[in-house]
Amino acid sequence: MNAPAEYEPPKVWKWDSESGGAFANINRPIAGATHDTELPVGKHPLQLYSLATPNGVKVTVMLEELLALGISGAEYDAYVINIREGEQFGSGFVDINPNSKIPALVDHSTDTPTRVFESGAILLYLAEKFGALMPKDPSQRAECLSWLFWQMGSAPYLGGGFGHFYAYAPFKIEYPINRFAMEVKRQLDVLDRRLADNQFMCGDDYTIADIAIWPWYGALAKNKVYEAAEFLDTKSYEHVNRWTDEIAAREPVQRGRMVNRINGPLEEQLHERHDAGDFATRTQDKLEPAE
Ligand SMILES: N[C@@H](CCC(=O)N[C@@H](CS)C(=O)NCC(=O)O)C(=O)O
Repeated sequence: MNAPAEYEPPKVWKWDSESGGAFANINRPIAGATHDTELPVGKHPLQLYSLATPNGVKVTVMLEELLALGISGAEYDAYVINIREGEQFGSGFVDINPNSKIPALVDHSTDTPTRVFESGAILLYLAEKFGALMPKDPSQRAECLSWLFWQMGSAPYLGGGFGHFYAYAPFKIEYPINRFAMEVKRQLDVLDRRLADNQFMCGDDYTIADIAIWPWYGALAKNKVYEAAEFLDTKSYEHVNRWTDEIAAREPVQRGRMVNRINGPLEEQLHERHDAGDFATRTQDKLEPAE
């Protein structure tokens, strides 16, 4: 293994230089708002402030799945929070997510508006509110929540660990790439073994566990994040690929993937969503070019 240049950490870390790499301009060691903003509020009870990253896609897929089940209370307005522009640090957004990360949801149908942040909490909130996409039997519910929380605990190793050092760091360092590639391949094997005997993560039914896991591990398998499919040999995870394709074919999933997307092919983008009709009436010239 190649040793990187020696670095002696100081006694006390100080924020005195940019870390380098993608997203360095938005990384900061302090919480709180950097500027005043007011969030827009549309006509529906549910207001979503997000972006079509894997964490954001979880929620838009969930809402589109609920609507496809005929649950009209899940109608929502979705607004873009452009994290590359630092919009997550605007005071209006920080009020609904003190952690300054998308996605965040506000439910105006409650006596006073209910804010929900953390994608896993949002999926659970919506599943409980509408009694859908989560098993009711206590044992099956426990299995579903176990996989939901597995995703919440595992994805930071995939994104913040592997993805950061493989795709975003200013230079490639063998040690962290090795360490996190090993962990991510182990995670893919966990999923592959589970999906060998189960159609979906919790058995025969599609649930919030699939909705949480698919945008990360399905995207990884199909080379849609970090361009790492060949490096990680994702095609060898046969059952993950079967499950990924099956979920990708669902119409609500295809709609959910488009909402709040501001990059990639224009035909896959719907910047703001206020109505089911927005998917049909969307025209390319309404959309701004990808950043
Ligand atoms: N655990 C959080 C993670 C959310 C998260 O990391 N969001 C990213 C985009 S995928 C973000 O907003 N990053 C902006 C930043 O770090 O400043 C969740 O699942 O909601």
